[in-house]
Amino acid sequence: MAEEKKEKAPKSVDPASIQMIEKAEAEGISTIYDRADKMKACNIGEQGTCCKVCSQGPCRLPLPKKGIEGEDTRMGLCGATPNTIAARNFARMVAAGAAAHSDHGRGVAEVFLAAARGETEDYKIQDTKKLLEVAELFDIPVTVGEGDDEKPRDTKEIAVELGEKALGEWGKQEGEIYFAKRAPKARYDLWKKLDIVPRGIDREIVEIMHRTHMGVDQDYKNIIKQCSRAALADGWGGSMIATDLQDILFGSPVPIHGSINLGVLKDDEVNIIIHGHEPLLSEMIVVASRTPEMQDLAKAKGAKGINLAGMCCTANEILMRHGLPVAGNYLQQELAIITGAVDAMVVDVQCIMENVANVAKCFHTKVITTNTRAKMEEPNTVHIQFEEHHALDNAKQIIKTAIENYPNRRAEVMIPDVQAPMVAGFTYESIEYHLGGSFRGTYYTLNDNIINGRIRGIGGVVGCNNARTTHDSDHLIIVKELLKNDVIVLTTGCNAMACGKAGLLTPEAAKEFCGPGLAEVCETVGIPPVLHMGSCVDNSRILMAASAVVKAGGLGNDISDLPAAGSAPEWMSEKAISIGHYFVASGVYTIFGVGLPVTGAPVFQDYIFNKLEAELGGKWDLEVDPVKHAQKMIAHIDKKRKELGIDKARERVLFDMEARRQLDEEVA
Ligand code: XCC
Repeated sequence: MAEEKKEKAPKSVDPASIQMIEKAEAEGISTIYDRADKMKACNIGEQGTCCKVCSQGPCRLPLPKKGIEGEDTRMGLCGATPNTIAARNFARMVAAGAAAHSDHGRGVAEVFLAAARGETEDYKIQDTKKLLEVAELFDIPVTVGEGDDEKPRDTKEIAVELGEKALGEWGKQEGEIYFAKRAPKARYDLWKKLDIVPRGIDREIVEIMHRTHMGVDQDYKNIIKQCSRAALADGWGGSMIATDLQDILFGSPVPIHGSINLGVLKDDEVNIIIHGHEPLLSEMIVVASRTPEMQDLAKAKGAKGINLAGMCCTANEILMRHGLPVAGNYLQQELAIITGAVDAMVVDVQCIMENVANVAKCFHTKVITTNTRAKMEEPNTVHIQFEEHHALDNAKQIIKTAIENYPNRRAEVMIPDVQAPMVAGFTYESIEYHLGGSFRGTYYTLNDNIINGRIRGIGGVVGCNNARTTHDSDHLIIVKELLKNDVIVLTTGCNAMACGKAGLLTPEAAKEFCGPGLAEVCETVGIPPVLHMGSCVDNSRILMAASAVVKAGGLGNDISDLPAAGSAPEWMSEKAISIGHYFVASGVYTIFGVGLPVTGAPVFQDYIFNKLEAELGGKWDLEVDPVKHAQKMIAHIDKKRKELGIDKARERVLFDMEARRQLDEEVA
């Protein structure tokens, strides 16, 4: 029955995607959408209680249909309880997610160091202001001499020292990661007290793998403690270093216009989709595509030009820094190829569906892998190794491959005429500027508006698409419900793209979607009510924004005091679990949609959903109904407002639609 119901659910709410899904169905091309119909998820894995950490299993411990009556006697061959099994599985997801983000960060740090040392000509440091700020956080002197003789230190020297120290964060065995102290003092002190300040990034990830090996850590609370260390090593370590060094190397984003959806593809230009995560490659492809050599080559092959478009988090990176168009989010990668207009899909790491190679076989599209860590076995894919010392040459070779493929395009090109304008590229620094102006940049304005109740609270809504639920639907229902209730939304990843496609990333969205208080603030300042803060590693920007709000004063001493909540409505990646847990460990109430693989272990679930809050100030939650999901976030925000004693201020500005209409008439 349940399956039958799922089949009837629409596959997407995005009109461009619906057109392409229909085209795929008509042409018999298999996509994730029809596979999700045909293949049911494993119900034991879904509950988190399948153990496969040794070869005596897999031991499967599903929750009895009637639930647990009396003592829970379920155990695996070795005696592992459902709590141990679910906690171990959860921890391994944290480890994989933290590893993915952190390996991305490591790659950036390596290129940063090569650029600082002058070993590569292709990358240059662009944001020296941020270089100096970040250097100080790493205890790197930015001046030389003393007293009257004090003068600025050579920026090259600073950059080399920063690159070395940043890279050292991965292999550090003791002490603590530098950025832990960027958190509000109360938060840092709590981490110290709980002994969860990460020592080094790799160490914490490796320790999860050891502890979850057969027969090691058998206390789910102790396993979660290590999850906290590793997840914090991601959020305040690997991801934050990635974000900061990318900003220094490629320039810090500032709000910029862009456009999004499959309609950004062009039928008379060479379309190259850059898909994946690491901007090291995509930045160079942008540079190479603008050279006369590449432009001329494209024209020689009959195209009007080169059209670069991003997909998944790479899209967010090139959008934020260059305003380049975004073709779509995770569940649109196969669909982009089905337009027949993609001459090359260039991929690096993470979130690349293996089936893109199969879909590409039905068209002329070349799938180009570029990273030693991520190759594809299908013979129709090409590998062009991207190497930082020859970055520009590699990028040109990639573009050339796409251009040469342009004449192979077949007749059946069908690009949906659907795209939306948007503003992206907010950072915790640019929010400060927008709310305070260039001379008095500050978070006080935001805090004031939260205190006086115009803004009810802050929602961080992030994360993936998931083929087990209608594409983009839960993202949009939740975000719109928050806006209606005066909750400002900070977004990253594939949620940001869902919001962009639905027109929520424009200043005009404030009037249409927000409650009166939030609409007033956004219209006064001229910002969208949903602030696009980048890719998944850029969730670190949300941590920094939350810390800045705490530091501005008036809303408590810790992130856990803020009227704020986090959400990943359509998550699917292990990275989302790592992100979720670093938000929880940073004091944020964090709620996921779709499902969480913990429901087969009620005691463990109760620990992370309820008891953990007493320790960390943040906790996990799950709600698959999107309206209830948003309401739970709002209830948490209201609870925090009450604890802060600012709930009364809020009551004074609570308008219903009728009151709002009246107000509009009065103003008119
Ligand atoms: Fe991947 Fe980053 Fe998830 Fe989207 S949100 S599906 S992780 S692209 Ni990052």
